[in-house]
Amino acid sequence: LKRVADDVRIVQEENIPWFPKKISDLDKCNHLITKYDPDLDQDHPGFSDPEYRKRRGIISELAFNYKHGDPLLVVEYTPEEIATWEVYRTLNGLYPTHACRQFLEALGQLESECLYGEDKIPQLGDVSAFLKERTGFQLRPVAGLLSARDFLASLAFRVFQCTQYIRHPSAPMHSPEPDCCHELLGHIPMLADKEFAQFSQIGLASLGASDEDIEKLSTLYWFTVEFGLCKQNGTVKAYGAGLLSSYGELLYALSNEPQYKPFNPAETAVQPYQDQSFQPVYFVSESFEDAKHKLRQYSSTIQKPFSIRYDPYTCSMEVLDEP
Ligand code: NLE
Ligand code: FE2
Repeated sequence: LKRVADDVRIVQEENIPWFPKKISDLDKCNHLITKYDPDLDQDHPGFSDPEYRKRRGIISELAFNYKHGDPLLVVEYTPEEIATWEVYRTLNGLYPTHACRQFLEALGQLESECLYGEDKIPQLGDVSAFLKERTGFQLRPVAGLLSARDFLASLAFRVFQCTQYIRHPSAPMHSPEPDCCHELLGHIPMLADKEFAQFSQIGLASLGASDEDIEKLSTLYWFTVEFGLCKQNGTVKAYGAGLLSSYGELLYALSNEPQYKPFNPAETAVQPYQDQSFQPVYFVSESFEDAKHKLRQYSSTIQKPFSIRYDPYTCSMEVLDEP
């Protein structure tokens, strides 16, 4: 009891926010942001569809009760849900010209291993096993949009929190909140790339960081992992998941309409953003590698009274120089 009390006192004195130290601590990283929940957000395309809300509620409830080590549950998707997965076919028509090389390579592998196809929604368990072999990333189900602190913390363990319900059929080309189309089409192929997986560095930087730094890191995450563009062979390509899962925004981002700025973490981290609809501005990096290096450099400037290293053998954080 005394030990616990001492720990609490130290943490309070130093004002270090709690963070997960071992992978099972991620069970406590489940704080949802409900602003886009169809039960509460009147603008959600499913708001006035009680059947959609009920279905989504069931799938979210399963995710909410998930504990580290549980098997990833198979969701039997309905014919209507599988029809929404048509977005895959539509997007596939754009990928060769709009998506970055790394994305296309991984998607090709997912297809040749028969994990991805137009007629079925991929299951998280299969996809998680695929990622684990390539980059060590694994999936855990999440009930909805997660707080930035919890989401970033999971990345530090190479765990990606993944929604399992699907967007409303009335708005397949853009969703304001994550759904399985967004995760499976936007994030998964990128997470299969070794270099991109190293973006999870941003997660390590977030552990125990101040609210202010979390805000900056999540803005950086937003303009890179979600909405990032990069140059490849002289043309601009998309690598951000929010673009790669939205037909409407993928077209728009690579048109002449939006503003482009060069990716520069110090500036990008304070760029105001909105998540209601398309972004007015995108950040373009010189190359994919360049984005990664700059992000890493920025992460290392975040001041914390301790340093931290992930031990992949025990799946836990080694905290050094703790006060
Ligand atoms: N706008 C994206 C989509 O339609 O797939 C989702 C973004 C989630 C941050
Ligand atoms: Fe996302």
